[in-house]
Amino acid sequence: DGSPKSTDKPYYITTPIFYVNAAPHIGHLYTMVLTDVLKRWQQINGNEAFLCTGTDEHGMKIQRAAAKEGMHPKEFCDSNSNKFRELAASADIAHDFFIRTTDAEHKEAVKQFWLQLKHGLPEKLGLYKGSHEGWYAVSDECFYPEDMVQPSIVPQTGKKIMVSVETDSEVEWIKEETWFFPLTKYKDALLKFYDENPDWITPAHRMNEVRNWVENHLEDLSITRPVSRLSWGIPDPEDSKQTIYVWVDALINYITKAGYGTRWHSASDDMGLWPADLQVIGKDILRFHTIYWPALLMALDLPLPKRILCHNHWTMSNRKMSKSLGNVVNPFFAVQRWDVDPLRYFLMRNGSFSKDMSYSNQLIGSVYAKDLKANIGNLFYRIARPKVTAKWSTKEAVATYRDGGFQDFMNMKAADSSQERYFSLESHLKKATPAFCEEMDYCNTGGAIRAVFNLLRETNRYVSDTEPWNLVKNPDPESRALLNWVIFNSAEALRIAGILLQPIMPTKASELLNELGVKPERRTVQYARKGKDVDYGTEAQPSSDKGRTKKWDTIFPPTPN
Ligand code: ME8
Repeated sequence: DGSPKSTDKPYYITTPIFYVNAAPHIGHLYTMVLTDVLKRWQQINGNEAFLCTGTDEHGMKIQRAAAKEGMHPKEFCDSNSNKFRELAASADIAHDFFIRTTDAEHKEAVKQFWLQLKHGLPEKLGLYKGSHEGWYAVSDECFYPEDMVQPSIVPQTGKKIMVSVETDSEVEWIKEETWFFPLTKYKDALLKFYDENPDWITPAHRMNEVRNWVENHLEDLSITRPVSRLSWGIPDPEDSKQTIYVWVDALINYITKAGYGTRWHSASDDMGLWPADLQVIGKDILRFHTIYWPALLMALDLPLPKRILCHNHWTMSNRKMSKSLGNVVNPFFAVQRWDVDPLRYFLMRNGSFSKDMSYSNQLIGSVYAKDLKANIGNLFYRIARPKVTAKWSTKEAVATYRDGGFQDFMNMKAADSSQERYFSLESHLKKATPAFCEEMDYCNTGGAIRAVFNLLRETNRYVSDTEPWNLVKNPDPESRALLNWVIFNSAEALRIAGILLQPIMPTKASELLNELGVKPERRTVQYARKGKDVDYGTEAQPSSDKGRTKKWDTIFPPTPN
């Protein structure tokens, strides 16, 4: 699950590999960021973690897209694959591997996997050759059963076509000699696996869809295309007239980078990072990852990924953002406009596993103003960067706590209910981290963000109620201690929030923690509890410092960037 893991191999998390038929959009960025956040979450829980992303470069869809551009497919792929790599860099994605299915090591892995499927299995479970006809959707790169297609009319031309019921993509009737994977023979094993692992897919309700497909629509899988129709792909090493189906090729990427085909060859070897701890996908490719992929792994007796996380889609004006529809948001422009961390925050805050999400600059603008500027930024400004005239410091406040200087207040709490407001933050400080962790167990970044947001909102309220700017005017030691108590509690809220927000906003969170003087080795989740770190804090900064602009005073300036 998302919390500290139990095995001793490093945590291994993957994104889908993206088609290079067009440039990346916000949907791709979202999957990358979500995966990156979950990797970083493991790391601040003290676990070693590896992230694999990359590009899916073979198949009909790419072959046609390259032809349309008048380019050689490889040249076309090189250029588009680079855009995904650049996107990962621009969004601070800490991937450890970037795989391309045109890589030599991957071709070798596919070849070995293929030969195993063909020759290494008991007769009924291995590949067989046959003639295949059916409805094929190039844009989804898959066949659909007869009962999953329907007639449709192209609005612009009035042309009658057949389309997939699920995706509305045009399908064409295809008849050809191909190799088959006997998927139907894996039906019982799949159903048994789902029964025994009801939480395998997050969110769990997706399991119904998967089970329904397996129970009612399962067919053997045609897993080659005649080379006359598809030449851009990995050939069957024994039959040059057949090209391996792009989805079989693509799914294997996940084990290529774990060392299959180079460092290990079967489950009796040390499988390195495999099995993956978490594979993140969009709902469009659920079936491939929860039916085909486990069946292929079962065929070779390889362990299945431990968990699949399936997210919903970003929409623009209520339609799925997609390259084929052309209603896409350029993620490079979005990063430029909003800055990396605010954009990551928005995507993680509004991303969902149960309903589609709408994307608009107006929404991002309001989240920026409300959450980042008015909540986190405001508290940061009040507590971590007080003007020198305020004459208080987080350093003094933390030291007072460490030296037991607040004992009197602890006692006072019980004695005097008029002092209640000074203690009203306690329960929120206690709640935030467990709430955040619980949401992250379900990979629910939106819920986790709410836990931090609530803490900071309550802290802003606490500061307004306790008025440290008035306490500071009174020179008697009791007021000074009360002031420090308020500053300490508020600093603790900021410190805890800073630790928890690291996976979501790596740069802003570390800026915040640096500013509070939190040591780098004390930024793991175990420190995200009140009083756990009593060795941080900074002096009040003189406001006359040269070079300190307005923007520098807070981490979220009025306009991003
Ligand atoms: O399917 N909202 O590649 P692909 C959210 N190559 N996420 C979206 C999205 C949207 N509107 N659109 C795309 C492929 N995505 C195959 C995968 S894996 C072995 C092979 C994200 O370029 C989401 O993660 O069409 C989706 O599953 C993926 O991009 C599909 O990317």
